[in-house]
Amino acid sequence: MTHRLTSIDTLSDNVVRPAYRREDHGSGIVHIGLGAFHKAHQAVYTDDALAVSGGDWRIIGVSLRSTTAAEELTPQNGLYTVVERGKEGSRARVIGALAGALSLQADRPAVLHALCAPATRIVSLTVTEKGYGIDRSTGGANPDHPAIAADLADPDNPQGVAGLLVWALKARRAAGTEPFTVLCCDNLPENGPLVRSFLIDFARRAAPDLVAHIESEVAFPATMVDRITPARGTGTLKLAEDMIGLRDAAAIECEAFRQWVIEDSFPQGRPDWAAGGALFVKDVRPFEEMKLRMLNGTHSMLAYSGFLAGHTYVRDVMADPALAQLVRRHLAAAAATLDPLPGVDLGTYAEDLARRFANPHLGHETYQIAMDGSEKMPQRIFSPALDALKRGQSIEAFAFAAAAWMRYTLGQRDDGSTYELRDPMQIALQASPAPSSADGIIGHLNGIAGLVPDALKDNTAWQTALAVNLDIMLTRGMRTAIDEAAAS
Ligand code: CS2
Repeated sequence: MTHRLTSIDTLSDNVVRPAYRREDHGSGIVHIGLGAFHKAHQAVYTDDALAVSGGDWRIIGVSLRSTTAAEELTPQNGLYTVVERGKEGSRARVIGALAGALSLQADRPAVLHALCAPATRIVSLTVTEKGYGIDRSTGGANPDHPAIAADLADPDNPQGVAGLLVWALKARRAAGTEPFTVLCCDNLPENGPLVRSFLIDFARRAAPDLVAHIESEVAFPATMVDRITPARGTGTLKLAEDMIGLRDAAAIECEAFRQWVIEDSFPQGRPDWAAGGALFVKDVRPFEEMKLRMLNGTHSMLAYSGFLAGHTYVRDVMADPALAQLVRRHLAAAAATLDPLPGVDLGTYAEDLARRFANPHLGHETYQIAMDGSEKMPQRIFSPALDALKRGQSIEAFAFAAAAWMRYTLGQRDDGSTYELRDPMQIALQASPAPSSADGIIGHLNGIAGLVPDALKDNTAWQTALAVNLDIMLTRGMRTAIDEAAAS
């Protein structure tokens, strides 16, 4: 039987591995949200940084709820394989940046200890948009979010992101330890400032005496993160084993492309992530807007329409000529809402995105991207739609995307078969009884507080375009809606 990956010494010579002695580097980062994306992105950049510039910057990964990542990684001493699936073929690389993998449920004292350790200078986060409990209309904490409610009720026994960070910042201040930098790596608009306002609002309720300390001493750099990383497929582990010659229960696969743009605000220092190609800038916002609107916005459009047209993977959507045409239309419409970004050609960026989506080696499910639409639509579709209206540009692409999402919230395909919505607002989104007309559905979703911006609800052109698209989807089916939109 093949041996398991536990040490880099047992790897055959042709496998790319950490170009540094792992044991020479202490840990300096606690990462919360130890999923495939972190393993494919920030951990890879950190691996490059350690190889080129060294430093005590290895990562202690933490899962808040699940124990799976820790169970997969701990027997492997934190080692795992990233299989990069590019056009020209696949490349396996073993990453050594993880110094440990913990689950809050199973290893609470170790997690709290790591958060308080003076060596921990950065706490980075990938907990998905819904993981924080942010009230997006105020930028504060949403007291109805389960983790926020639990942490407000029992702040000394934190469960969620806000509770843990505030608890740890308080303990550090009491011990005379410098605060860590909070690095949000989720696809949220202006993610650094947003998480800052969220945490300050939470602290106001849970630890008021800490508010001034967070406001003046804690840095929240903004980031734009990018690497398409599908959830692990049935073939991932076998593929990794074939490539490295060892069993690896923690292997992941992703595209070859990666990008990271970071605001350079790290008072306690940081790894040399530029060694891995990260770009440090003063203002991340234009990069973030470009990525959220063009990549993620188009992803959401193609996920809802593609899923309902029967496509399992993004690559299948791109092989459907009418949908590929709608992808191009959406990319162009999103690009038109952006201010010019020096050094970036948006046309080339759009072409590269279409190529990345078409990657035949990635099994990226439309159903995965369709998840959590209520958390994604505001920054991906509604904001650019508002900008398009302001600029007097066509809103058709955004109205089609929003209509496809609304159609998707019904939880039923054109053939009557059903699927689970997988959205934190599921109950509110799915009215009972379900309205059957376009106007009824739009009225219901417009009525959910804080979901659709008022400026869109009040805009007649938007409401009309939305109703026309949704009506075709409802009465003549998603296939016809796609074909007609592509022909228009
Ligand atoms: C996707 C993103 O699932 C989704 O919503 O749009 O995860 C996307 O693949 C990444 O942001 C790419 O960097």
